Amino acid sequence: MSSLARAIAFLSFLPCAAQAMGASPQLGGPMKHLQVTVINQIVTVSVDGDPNERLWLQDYGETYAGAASVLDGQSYNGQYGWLIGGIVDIPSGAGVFVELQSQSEGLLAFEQGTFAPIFGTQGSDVVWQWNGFMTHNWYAADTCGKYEAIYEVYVGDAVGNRIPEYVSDFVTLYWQFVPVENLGDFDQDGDVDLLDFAEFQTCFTGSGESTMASHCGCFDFDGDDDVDAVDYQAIEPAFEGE
Ligand SMILES: [Ca+2]
Ligand SMILES: [Ca+2]
Ligand SMILES: [Ca+2]
Repeated sequence: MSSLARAIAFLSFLPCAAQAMGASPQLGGPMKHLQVTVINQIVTVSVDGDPNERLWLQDYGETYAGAASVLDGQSYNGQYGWLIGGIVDIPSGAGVFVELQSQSEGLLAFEQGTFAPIFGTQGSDVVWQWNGFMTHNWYAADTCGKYEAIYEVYVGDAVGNRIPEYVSDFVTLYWQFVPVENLGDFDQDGDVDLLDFAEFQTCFTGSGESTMASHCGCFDFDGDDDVDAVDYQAIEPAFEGE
């Protein structure tokens, strides 16, 4: 082998080595910012675009290096990002804190950068201090369905105690996870069979109905908060293949 050929062989080996070390997690779509202001002692959180939009939790089938490996085997999303949206007028030594109020069962949250569990994940504190830099935390789940989390955003002192003169704000974040690898495989056992179809029928709401159970999000393929004929068209080929 000439030295040039050897060099090319070496170069073409590099991407494989990088792959073995693990890929970087993907946000899953365009950034969607949670813009925070504190003006006249009032906290306001404003969500970019449609505040009711559901973001897709996706499993890319990748393995991640180091601390990011918490996302291995999970469907996840990192599009939501905390961002200063204008004036943040707080006393010196004070901070902006985010407290989990409630969330769907099975939703996991990890901090950007450290991948430390946050918001109650794995027994972590339900309060997380935001440092004011743009922060895209990771959200993950291993079961299909609809997910949401409600947070209170408040101004606290150096140790996180609320400063009562400041009015807090609340924000709800939304996600959804459908089994795209195996469309319609509700019970995620690797096939699409009559058991899955029975569940689809139970979940069928008709067009425009948004009161479906959280697990029925598994069948809401177009993400419009119903399970209707449009969703059936997506799942039909899978059932016919049985
Ligand atoms: Ca199945
Ligand atoms: Ca619909
Ligand atoms: Ca739908």
